[in-house]
Amino acid sequence: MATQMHAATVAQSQAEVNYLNHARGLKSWLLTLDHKRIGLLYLISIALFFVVGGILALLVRLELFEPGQTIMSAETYNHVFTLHGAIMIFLFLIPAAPAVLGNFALPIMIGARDVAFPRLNLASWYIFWLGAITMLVGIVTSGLDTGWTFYTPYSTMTGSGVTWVVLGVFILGFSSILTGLNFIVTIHKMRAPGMTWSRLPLFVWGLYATSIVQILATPVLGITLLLLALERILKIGIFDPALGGDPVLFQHFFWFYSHPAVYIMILPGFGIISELIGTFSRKGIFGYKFVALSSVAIAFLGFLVWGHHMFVSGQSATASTVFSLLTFLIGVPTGVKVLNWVASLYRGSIWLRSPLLYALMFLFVFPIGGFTGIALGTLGLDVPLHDTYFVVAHFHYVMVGGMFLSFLGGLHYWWPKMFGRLYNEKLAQLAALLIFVGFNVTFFPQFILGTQGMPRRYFDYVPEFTTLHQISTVGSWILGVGLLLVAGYLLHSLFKGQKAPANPWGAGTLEWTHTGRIPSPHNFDRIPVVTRGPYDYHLAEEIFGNGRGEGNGVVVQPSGQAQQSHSTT
Ligand code: HEM
Ligand SMILES: [Cu+2]
Repeated sequence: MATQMHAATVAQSQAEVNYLNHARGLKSWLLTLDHKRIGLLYLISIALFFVVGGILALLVRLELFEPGQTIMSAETYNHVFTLHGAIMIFLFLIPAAPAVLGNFALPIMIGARDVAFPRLNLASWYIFWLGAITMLVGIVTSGLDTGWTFYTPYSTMTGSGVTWVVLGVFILGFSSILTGLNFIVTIHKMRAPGMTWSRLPLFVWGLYATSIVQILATPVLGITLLLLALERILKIGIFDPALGGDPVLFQHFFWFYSHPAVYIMILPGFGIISELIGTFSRKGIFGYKFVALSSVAIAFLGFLVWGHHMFVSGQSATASTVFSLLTFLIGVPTGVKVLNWVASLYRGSIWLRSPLLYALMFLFVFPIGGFTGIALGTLGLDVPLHDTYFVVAHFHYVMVGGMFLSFLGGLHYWWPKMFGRLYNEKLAQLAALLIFVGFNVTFFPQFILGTQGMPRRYFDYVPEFTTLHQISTVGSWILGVGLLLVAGYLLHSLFKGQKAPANPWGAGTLEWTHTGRIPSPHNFDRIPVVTRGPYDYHLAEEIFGNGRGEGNGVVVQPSGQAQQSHSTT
């Protein structure tokens, strides 16, 4: 289309048709079947929910700044922390990596023109919103005060909006299942010629393992929540002991999904970290097969450990012992991954850019979350620590330190491919530092608070805990400032950022080597034939010579410093 000519950039190919500009107007977005556009629709959606969840988190921390009532009543506090948790988990963390980054990158990474079922993909996004709105209806009309776990029998009795919210989560489950299904079929059926399983990028392996969990575990949550809703409406007596039901049964059902769900949240993150370390250390991933298969092993083991959430629920000692033992096993494939990442960095030609910075931060904080998880998996430790701030610190180290940091790393990594523009690297590094400091200042004191006996989900506390709570609250402000900065320079880059070359990082996977600055609507003119693994950097000329955009794959540094020398290590 010769309609848009940018006089200023004559050298750049004008009228370049890409997935962002080939069709215009809101309708073309709302009806799009393009996996990349759907990824962006998800990005906007989850960013919105993240802001809401984040503000609620700041309010929780503000209330805890001092003992006694600070800014809200105890009842309001119950609602606020519940909403924070429910929004962050169901509307942000679970969809974040697969639905945003996976949708955007997966088909291109395997050399496909789209996912297997593009219409289903768009439908998943609408189902996501239908579920979100249903949840929000319940929240706005009657609030939610059960905690994100909806434990019975309280959740069967409370007058808050449980019924609506669990129906919303039920609907969200379909979105998650359909995305997983779409990805599995895509990976099985749509790989380009030569893209063997042992040449799959590790992010794709991570998404594959995630999808298996999504398909197998999510229905259990769906049915559990449906039963909970029926319990509330029809009093059928499944979970409510007053009606002959069993509240511990609810916990079994709930965690049978929700422990695997924590791997839905982290496995794609593992995949992202592999891409970042592969690209920015220029050495490929040490032990590719182990890293790939450990994702599948984790997905499988993740189904066997749910009972570690219930050590103090009254389940049998035998059950607890077995679950404790199985929990330790999860540490093995997880440790394999971490060791392989570190080994990949060793003697690599490290290029310290913001995406790698996030990966390094991940390597520091995720093991803290993992080791404390193993500690909690130990019966003798979990009994005193259960439902204290130690648990809060543990899961924030894995979910924020693990998943959220890898999501930010991935977002910074693929940003130039999504929008064809660079962001300010200096500001990105500053923000990463602020986030790292803010994160640790917020959550590390919570480990100490937990060992000292500060229970979680409490609105008030004894004065001895004040200092640690205040440190934690100040940390949340630093974290908030860091995130505002990220939002600031990313938005700025959308409009004013320098144009990115087709392969600004000199990466080896297809989305960088075989698409233009911004991918075209169907990704490739011709489906590429894959002849090497994703991290074979010694085949440098192939990597740097085959791009199709005006950058032609060469690493052009916008500021003039040529980066080509870097690629030949
Ligand atoms: C080495 C791996 C891990 C182990 C051994 C582990 C172990 C545990 C244990 C034993 C608990 C129960 C503590 C209690 O309530 O008393 C727990 C809680 C939790 N873990 Fe992990 N964990 C691991 C990784 C993860 C990951 C990767 C995530 C998320 C991305 C995660 C998220 C959570 C959450 C959300 C809770 C608290 C649930 C709640 O009661 O609200 N964990 N973990
Ligand atoms: Cu668990």
